Amino acid sequence: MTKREIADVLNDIATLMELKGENPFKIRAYSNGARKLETLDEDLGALIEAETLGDIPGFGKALVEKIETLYREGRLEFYEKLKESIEPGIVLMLEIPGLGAKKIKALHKALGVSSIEALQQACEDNLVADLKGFGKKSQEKIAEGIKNREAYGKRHLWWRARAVAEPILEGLLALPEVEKASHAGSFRRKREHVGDLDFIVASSAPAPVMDWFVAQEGVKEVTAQGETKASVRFESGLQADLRVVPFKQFSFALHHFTGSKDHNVLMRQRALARGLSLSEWGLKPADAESFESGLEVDSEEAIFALLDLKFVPPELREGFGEIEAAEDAGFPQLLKVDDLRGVFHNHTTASDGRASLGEMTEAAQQRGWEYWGVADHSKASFQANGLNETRVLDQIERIEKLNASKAYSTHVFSGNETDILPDGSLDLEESVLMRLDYVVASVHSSFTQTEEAMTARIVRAIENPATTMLGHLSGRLLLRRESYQLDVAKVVDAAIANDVIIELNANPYRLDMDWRFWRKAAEKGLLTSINPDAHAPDHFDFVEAGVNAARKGWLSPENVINTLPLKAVTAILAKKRQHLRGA
Ligand code: DGT
Ligand code: CA
Ligand code: CA
Ligand code: ZN
Repeated sequence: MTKREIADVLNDIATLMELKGENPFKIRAYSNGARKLETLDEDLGALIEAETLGDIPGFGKALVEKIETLYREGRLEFYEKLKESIEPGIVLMLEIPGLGAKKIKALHKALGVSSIEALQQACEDNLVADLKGFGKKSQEKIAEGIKNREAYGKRHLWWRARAVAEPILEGLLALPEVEKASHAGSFRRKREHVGDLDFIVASSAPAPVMDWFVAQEGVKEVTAQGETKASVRFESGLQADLRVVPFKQFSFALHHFTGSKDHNVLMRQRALARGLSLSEWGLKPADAESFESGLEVDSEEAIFALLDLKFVPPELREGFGEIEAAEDAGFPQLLKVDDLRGVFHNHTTASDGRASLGEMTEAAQQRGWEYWGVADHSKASFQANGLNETRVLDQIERIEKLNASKAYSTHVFSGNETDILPDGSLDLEESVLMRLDYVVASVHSSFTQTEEAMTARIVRAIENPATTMLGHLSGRLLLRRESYQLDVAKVVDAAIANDVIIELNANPYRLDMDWRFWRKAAEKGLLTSINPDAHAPDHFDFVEAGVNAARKGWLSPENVINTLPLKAVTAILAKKRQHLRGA
């Protein structure tokens, strides 16, 4: 275990002992030990090796033994037993915001409550209000905390977190005391959802920065505040952490708190192999006393360079092979929003979209796109007012007329998001599918098929010569609905073999096919299309979320069909159609 993980365990032990009502001196020994460990400059492994950990004031014999065991074995029987000795429902109560171990113990003792549900009931029955040391106000707070626990515990979509994150960074950068400021954590790595936001600031005057941070608009609760660290919670339950560091520590702190944890572990190992010790505080010779006299850098680039690595873009810091690439050839030129010249898979009022063909074309033109594609639903998606064959033919005619009128400089492709029926056939007649410029084939029904049936169903749709691309591969809705079961590798291989594109659905709730699959799939030759699945003009913005996911999947412009100019795209789509027309 690392220093930090051990500190977490010690803090846990202190909390659990408090729940049990043990000796406060003992409890404090653990929480003090945790804090000492967290701020320890020396390398823990070296101290243990030299058997000098006990020389540090505050580390008694019992504590040293436990730290050593955790360091060597990664587990501690004392801790396991302690956890087992307390009812799980009581431990869970710690998740109620504003409720600490001491109060939980008192509630348990006085009312016999040993679960959140029981505590909630006790609040409703007005039992907590009458307790000594609690009262009506505190009962209300507990009840509200129980209600909020769910919202606070959950993760937040990157897209929504951004609305909170961007003004915070702007606010920090506007403060005169702030020398540098950046996002960090999963938000900076552009994960599809984030647990909390992290900010790193360089300043020699932390106090006013902290004051601004905890008092900013929208803050509902200050959950922690120290001299250089603070955490706040917003109305939505989203939390934000701030760390203020001296200027010369900024790049190290930024790198550390950007993570991921897996990436950090690999970086630290690499440093150690070079006789160096890397941390949020700096980079120093492993045997040097402190980070004070460590190496100085003026950027993250410099940290990577000191470890003989090319710069790793934050999106790729997931411990997914980025270190190997950074010590070797480096990275592909990652996709950017500006690389896109148009988009496919969008809806209009003909099915379930909220804007007309003209309005959507206007919006695409405003973005400077050379083309955009309609892909309204097909008839099996009756709940979305899907089009039957007659309506599809009528829409094709309207689009042809619109293009011929030259009313807009943006070309409109006529496509359709055609349902993949439970048996893998497509929802519209082949003669009609032939007339379309392209087909996005998607699953919208029978989600509960077995993995085998679902995989065969999708592969059959891929093999249909009318299919140009596959829509939202897994059917997942992030934080809302799991993906259906399917064998992604098989589907990817079938798509490559049949010249079918797999979309990267850019709706922030979908981001599907998942970024974790893209690097390998693209290496094998799979093409994608960044598809906003827009149901209104402003949904075209979603392409940014799609590009984030594409970057996390190591994709560059050549992997993405909608980076191509109109002429080249037209030729690729036509090729698929010629094949079909010839059949
Ligand atoms: P999240 O907030 O769950 O979406 O994910 P992150 O990656 O933002 O995680 P967070 O906020 O807990 O911590 C920010 C970064 O700080 C994390 O990516 C890496 C670093 N970090 C935090 N805890 C540890 C740790 O125990 N060990 C190491 N090596 N790094 C850590
Ligand atoms: Ca975070
Ligand atoms: Ca955090
Ligand atoms: Zn769809």
